[in-house]
Amino acid sequence: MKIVNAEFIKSVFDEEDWPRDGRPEVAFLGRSNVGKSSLINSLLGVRGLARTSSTPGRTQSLNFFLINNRFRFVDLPGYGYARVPKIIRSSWGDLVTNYLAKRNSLVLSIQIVDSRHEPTTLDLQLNEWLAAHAKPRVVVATKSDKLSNNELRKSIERARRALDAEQVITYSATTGKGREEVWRAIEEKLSG
Ligand SMILES: Nc1nc2c(ncn2[C@@H]2O[C@H](COP(=O)(O)OP(=O)(O)OP(=O)(O)O)[C@@H](O)[C@H]2O)c(=O)[nH]1
Ligand SMILES: [Mg+2]
Repeated sequence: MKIVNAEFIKSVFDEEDWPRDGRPEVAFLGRSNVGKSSLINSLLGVRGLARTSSTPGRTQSLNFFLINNRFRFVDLPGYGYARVPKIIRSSWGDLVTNYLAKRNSLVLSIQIVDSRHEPTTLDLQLNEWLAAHAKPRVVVATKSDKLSNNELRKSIERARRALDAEQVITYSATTGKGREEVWRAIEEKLSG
């Protein structure tokens, strides 16, 4: 994907403020601090476009980015920070699952996990929810730069099994590893 233009559109708490023009959207999902905003910046090649932080809970609202005037990325708040046992019934759940459930223009959910850790209970709950609602998703294991190749291989196999995923794309926002594969998954959904 050649990025001609990428811009922040708006930060939204209420459903009535969702963009209305029907452009396709790709949502970025995962626990707090996993690297959602960093993944967005890395894919777009624009540092600081999505706000990142070493403190969990940086992204609290739905953040919309317009790319090439054609489609949008949606940076969603992370879960697991407020330690709510059931994500779907939490305030995270209200904001995010309402978006996921209702948004007709959502073409792909990018489910992000930390390649260093076993998927959490909340990762599994999200996974079940996406499957139950037949939402197209791709799993991306990020922060892969923090593992050796051998550790990475084991970790990816573990994530693949836990999340029942055909493919887990390993990523590093630090090196840009995995960028082409993630774009391929996105383009496939945008074109079809
Ligand atoms: N080494 C390394 N660090 C990363 C990578 N991706 C993200 N980080 C770091 O992880 C921290 C969290 O990244 P964010 O992108 O803000 O995470 P987030 O999922 O958007 O977090 P919230 O908005 O709080 O839910 C930051 O300190 C990033 O620099 C990666 O691929 N490699
Ligand atoms: Mg964020």
